[in-house]
Amino acid sequence: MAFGIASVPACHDPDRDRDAVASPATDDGQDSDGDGLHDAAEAAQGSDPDDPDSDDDGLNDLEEWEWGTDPTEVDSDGDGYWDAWEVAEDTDPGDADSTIYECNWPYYPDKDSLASSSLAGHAAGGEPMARFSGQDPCGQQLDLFDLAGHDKPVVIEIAAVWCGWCHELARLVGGRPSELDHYLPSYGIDKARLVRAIEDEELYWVTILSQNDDGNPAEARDLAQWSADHPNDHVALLLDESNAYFGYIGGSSLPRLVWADDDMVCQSQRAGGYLQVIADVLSTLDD
Ligand SMILES: [Ca+2]
Ligand SMILES: [Ca+2]
Ligand SMILES: [Ca+2]
Ligand SMILES: [Ca+2]
Repeated sequence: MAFGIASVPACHDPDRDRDAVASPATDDGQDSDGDGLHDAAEAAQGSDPDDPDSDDDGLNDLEEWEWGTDPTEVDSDGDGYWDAWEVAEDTDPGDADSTIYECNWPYYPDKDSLASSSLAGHAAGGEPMARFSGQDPCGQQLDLFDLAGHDKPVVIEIAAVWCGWCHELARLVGGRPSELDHYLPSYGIDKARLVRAIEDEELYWVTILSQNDDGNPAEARDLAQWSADHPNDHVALLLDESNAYFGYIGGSSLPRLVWADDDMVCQSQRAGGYLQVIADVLSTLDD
């Protein structure tokens, strides 16, 4: 018994040439920039028919058409995250309530290209930092390396609930009266300048909460309490549940600070005290 070869059933794209008009596959409309979107459709959506990605946001004009995003705006919904980043992270580029980070942290799309060191080692000047993610106060995992790539230094602080000076540092960074205030002049630190650098995001500050009041690994409730005690939209706060980063940064005293450049290369030696680290990083900023 012989079988004839039947044609395989398939669905056909009703608008294969992307001219926004359902058309037979024989329609050979002009696509000048080769982005897959017909010139007529580009004219209709306001994109440049001679530029495959009119707004240079990483989503080409055909993808913008498919997503319904604005081909002339990098951030169609105005939530701070570019259209292509949202597509890559499975959030809605057309809905400002759908964001990559609910806590609105920065995002770096090329973070996977950065060198990183092993968490099993120790932070060292001139070496890449270890990559790390921890829970943030919004309940998401914040990737430390999303703070890279913004042409800003990144200050990384290890804090603990039991550490009174960690609380004083949080007050200092938040511009509130702090027991640290009178130590600042001997380090040449201008408190107003530090606070302005953080509020204006000339640098990024991340506080990694490692331990609770008993010296055990901090938990989500400790993070929530810290966030309530030291509210600061400009400080990225994340949880080090395994104390992995606590061990990586090293040192026997807290708070512990290092700073990294925007490639996440550590700029601090382990011996640096935390106020010296602050003085060092402020010295890199314009006045
Ligand atoms: Ca085109
Ligand atoms: Ca685009
Ligand atoms: Ca766009
Ligand atoms: Ca967006």
